[in-house]
Amino acid sequence: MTYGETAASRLDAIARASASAEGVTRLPWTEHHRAALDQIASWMTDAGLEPAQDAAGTLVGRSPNPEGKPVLMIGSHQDSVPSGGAFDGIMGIALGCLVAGALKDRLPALPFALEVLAFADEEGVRFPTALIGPRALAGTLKDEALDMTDRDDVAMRDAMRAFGVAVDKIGAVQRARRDVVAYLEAHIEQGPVLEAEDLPVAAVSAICGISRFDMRITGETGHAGTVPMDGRRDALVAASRIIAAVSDAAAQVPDLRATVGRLSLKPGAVNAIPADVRFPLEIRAPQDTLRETFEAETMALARDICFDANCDLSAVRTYAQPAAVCDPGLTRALEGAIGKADLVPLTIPSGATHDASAMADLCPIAMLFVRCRGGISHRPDEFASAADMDVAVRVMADAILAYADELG
Ligand code: HGY
Ligand code: MN
Ligand code: MN
Repeated sequence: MTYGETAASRLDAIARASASAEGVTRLPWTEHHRAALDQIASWMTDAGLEPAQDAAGTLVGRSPNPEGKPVLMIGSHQDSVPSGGAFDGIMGIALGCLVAGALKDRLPALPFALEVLAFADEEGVRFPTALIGPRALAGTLKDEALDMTDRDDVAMRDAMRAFGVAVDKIGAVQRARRDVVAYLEAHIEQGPVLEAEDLPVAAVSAICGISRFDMRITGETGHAGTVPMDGRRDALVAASRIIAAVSDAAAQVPDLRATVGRLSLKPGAVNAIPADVRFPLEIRAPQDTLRETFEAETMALARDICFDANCDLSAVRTYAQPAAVCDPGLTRALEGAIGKADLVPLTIPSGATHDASAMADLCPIAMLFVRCRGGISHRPDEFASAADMDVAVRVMADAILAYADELG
């Protein structure tokens, strides 16, 4: 079997470690996460790696490293969004294991050892935070993140402990900069560019920054039939005006994205005026200054709309992640390996965030995108072909060898 066919077969099998029949639903610290780790551990041992779970819950596959060399890390995340696809995250782990296997015999001559990382929680679906694994490695994890609770009021710390993670020792997970050469992540593109360019892979120039706000509009409920339209304090009308205005403003700013993915309201009766509306507002941009300027303009707009609607506004920034620029040296090595495969070495920005975003606080990062059909992701019909995954394994292995030469 080719590398790509092996990846396809493994990803097909691990997709069944899911809470949903439709698509893949695999949240961290669940039985499905456990089932996935069992399979990932076998991919690692098959590649000559020694798997072990660190105190942040990351499954780390280490290559033999008798001389205590610094490590080059390859990784991605095992978790998915609800009813998501079979490639987002997990494909990067599968390809990383195949790259490590392809390089097994070359490793003793390289100036670094290899580690493949299966991070537990990148999507931040179960808990209102994410990237626990890479943040623990980089030393940027805030302890209070572990006390965040899921919809069943389970704290992340307790869920990790119940999963068997030595979370009390999470502080010891941090790596010294000198011990990590770089972090490389293969990921489906989750966009339409590679398909449009008819390319199987591309290097990534930078990963967008992201901010999330908990927006809460409060007005006054009342009988839908008796309260006159004039003078109502309808929280849903105000929220709707904010959401539409922010979306229209974002459409005027190239490469900036603003999204509201959820909405809750009270009292929620068909014949009662909504009094309390809550929604998460997410803003992304490839430059942090662009994102921060848009945030300020958005909050001013929301305040004005709420004032006119005689409603109150609460806007709390709950999450922020700066944009991350990919390392020029490792990206050049990827571009060189893509050219060596007789492909146009395209390099594009990432509108999605990744584990690499947080790893950038520890070491140089680089990413390789793999074409996905229709640019579709976070959906059951997300798909990357065995042929494209095969190209990705070969390109990553060649790039790592070229990077090793450059490091000398
Ligand atoms: O939200 C993202 O960009 C990533 O898929 N978690
Ligand atoms: Mn995702
Ligand atoms: Mn992802």
